[in-house]
Amino acid sequence: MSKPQPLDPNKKMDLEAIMEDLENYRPTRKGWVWRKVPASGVKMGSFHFHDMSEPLKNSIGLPASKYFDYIDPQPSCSVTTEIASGRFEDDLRRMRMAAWNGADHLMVIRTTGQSHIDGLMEGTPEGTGGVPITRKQIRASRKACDLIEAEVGRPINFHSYVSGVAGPEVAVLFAEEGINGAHQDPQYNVLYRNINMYRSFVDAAEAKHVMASAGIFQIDGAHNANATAKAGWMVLPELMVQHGINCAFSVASGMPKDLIGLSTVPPNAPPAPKLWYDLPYAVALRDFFSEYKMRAQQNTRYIEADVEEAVRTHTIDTLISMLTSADIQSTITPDEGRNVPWHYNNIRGVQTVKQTWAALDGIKELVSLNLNGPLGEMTRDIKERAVIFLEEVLEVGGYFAAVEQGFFVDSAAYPERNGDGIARDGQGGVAANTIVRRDPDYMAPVCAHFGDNHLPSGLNKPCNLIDGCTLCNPEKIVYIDELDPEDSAARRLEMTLPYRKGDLIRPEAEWAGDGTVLLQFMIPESEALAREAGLEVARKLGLQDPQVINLMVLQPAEGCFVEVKGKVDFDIDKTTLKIPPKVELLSEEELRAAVKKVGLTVVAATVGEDEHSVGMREILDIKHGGIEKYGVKYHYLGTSVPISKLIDAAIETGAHAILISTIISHNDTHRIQMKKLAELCQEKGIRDKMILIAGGTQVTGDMAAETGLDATFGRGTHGIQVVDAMVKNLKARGVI
Ligand code: Z97
Repeated sequence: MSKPQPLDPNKKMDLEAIMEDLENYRPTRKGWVWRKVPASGVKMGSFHFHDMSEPLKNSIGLPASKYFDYIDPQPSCSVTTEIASGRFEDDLRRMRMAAWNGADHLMVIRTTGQSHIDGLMEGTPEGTGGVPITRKQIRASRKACDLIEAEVGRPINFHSYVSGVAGPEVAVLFAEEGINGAHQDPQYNVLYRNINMYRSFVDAAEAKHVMASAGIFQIDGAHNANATAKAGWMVLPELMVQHGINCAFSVASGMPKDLIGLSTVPPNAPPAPKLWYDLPYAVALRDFFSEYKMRAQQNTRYIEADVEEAVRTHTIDTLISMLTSADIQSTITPDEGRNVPWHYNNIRGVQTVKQTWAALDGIKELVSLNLNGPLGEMTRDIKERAVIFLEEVLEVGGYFAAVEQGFFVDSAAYPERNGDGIARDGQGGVAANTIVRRDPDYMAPVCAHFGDNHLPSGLNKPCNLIDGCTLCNPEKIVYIDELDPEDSAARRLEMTLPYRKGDLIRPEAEWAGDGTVLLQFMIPESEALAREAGLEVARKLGLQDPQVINLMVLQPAEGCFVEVKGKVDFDIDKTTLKIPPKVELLSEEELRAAVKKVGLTVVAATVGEDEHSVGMREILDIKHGGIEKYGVKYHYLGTSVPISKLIDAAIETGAHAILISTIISHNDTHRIQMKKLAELCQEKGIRDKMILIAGGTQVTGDMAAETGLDATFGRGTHGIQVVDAMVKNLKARGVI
């Protein structure tokens, strides 16, 4: 096996190289890995964090991290992102971006209902709303994850789904290929995929046993009842029962408890009084299932298109996870309602958790849940209803009979029933009557096989009989490459080559070269008009296939916020772009130290007959980060000040620099004033001792040389740039 080249943080991932020699690639490790959380906390920058995991080697911090020495604290829980573009080769790049932002659980959604496919798929076909999970796709993804985890310095858990009639085969595939986590719950097959209930449980025993052998962490499917029931917050007792059934069945199938995770979703969302439902549910779960792990998923049930709304709900969800110690925080992209989780929205989801976790670090040391009041009562109520639900299941003859009678996903508050639950026929469903009893002398010479197996006595490993099974001897795995060379990653990569390795640039939301862009604007009209006007704006801007993806009425008559997506069909040639040279500013500490050392003082004024004062004040005053913030002392002489007066003041006060502002530019007044400053200083014999700086709306950085000044600044300048220029000048002259 050739070892792939490590990733270079400043270079795009080489997708063609990842696809090479896959036949011989083997995962570098197997099994789920939790984050390392130092018991004594984590020190980062000026802070001590109480509940954080070890930081990453390479990462991107929250936007505000630049104000905090670029620290990037990482939550103690694992953080999931769900990726689902349909083209796995594009998802690999998204995985890398997500990992850099703190995701270590990468969940690949399967193409629409892969459960409906009764066997394994091969090749790398394009999917809809997800990726067809195949050996080649998994192997390439795990290879990319191996590289990404080395780059960020933290193990990456790669995750998919074990369901459908092919569940056991999928589990074997996952165990062979080093998948680290998977959804597995026979109730999902029964309720949502109408697979025969008996067959589902037989398959689940085999699948769970195999998953356990490869250390694959399991998540159940109870949360699907939240998402499916008319009122998700009503089904809480049932959810407890579903979790219980899957946990008990998993343990009975040979799964250790620390590999079993409950999939929990805070069931309610604002404007409902969320906490009164979500908190007792979370507490009840932790009480009943204290030996198991909790995978808390963010609630998207009620989110349609507004990213801000999603982020607000998700922030509250993360608070609940922190108060009730979730082990994994699953983030759903904030635009899930649109069903298009784009690259940057995966990152936003991860950031929501990271930001909330850092802000509320160690919350349980500061705040405790009051179980003596209504919270305790509500928690007890959910548990009691769950127990009665389970008792009723037993009364009617057990789980299978209860499903036949429509006990599950009923929208009423148990013990009431609305009769709208999902009922299944025990003798019906996909793959009914396909269970075959094993012969009394049944023998299979493979490892990790569930149930009766009559192996010869004294055999310490079943597959010794056949020189190793595929789980023990990967050389026996039959690797099937593409079945359809047209519908393949290789063909798609050929098409996107110019955008990944060539000189062309096109904006992208989910696929290389997709050209998708988003516009946000306000239309001061009613909803109906705003929608059409929004589309027209996009068309006039040249966007193809425009669609309104979000519309929020601000006031019925005054107007609406509109978001439109569309596509551009042009490319930008990299070689035609002129990148202005980047001025590397000295660090704030270095600037402060230098200013202090010389006691840096300046005189400043707006010059000529110019009454503008705001720009100069912003550069001087501490309020918006002016030079005062860095310790510079200034003498502000006001507006319409003659140049000569400024120079006299500079000499009198022993200033190091003169700062002039000149806004008026007709007849080239600004240039004249700037030149005059340089000339007069020359005449007075102080030019070599004085730093001369000018700024103004029509002033540009390259005017310094032309006017004889040391530095010139235009629009958008901040105090730090001016201080940086002064300190660099003092250094160049050997003053510091
Ligand atoms: C989550 N946002 O993270 P198919 N088995 C179980 C499932 O819950 C699912 C599948 C299989 C969600 C992910 C919903 N869950 C999406 C227990 C899907 C997938 O390939 O779509 O038929 O099955 O839980």
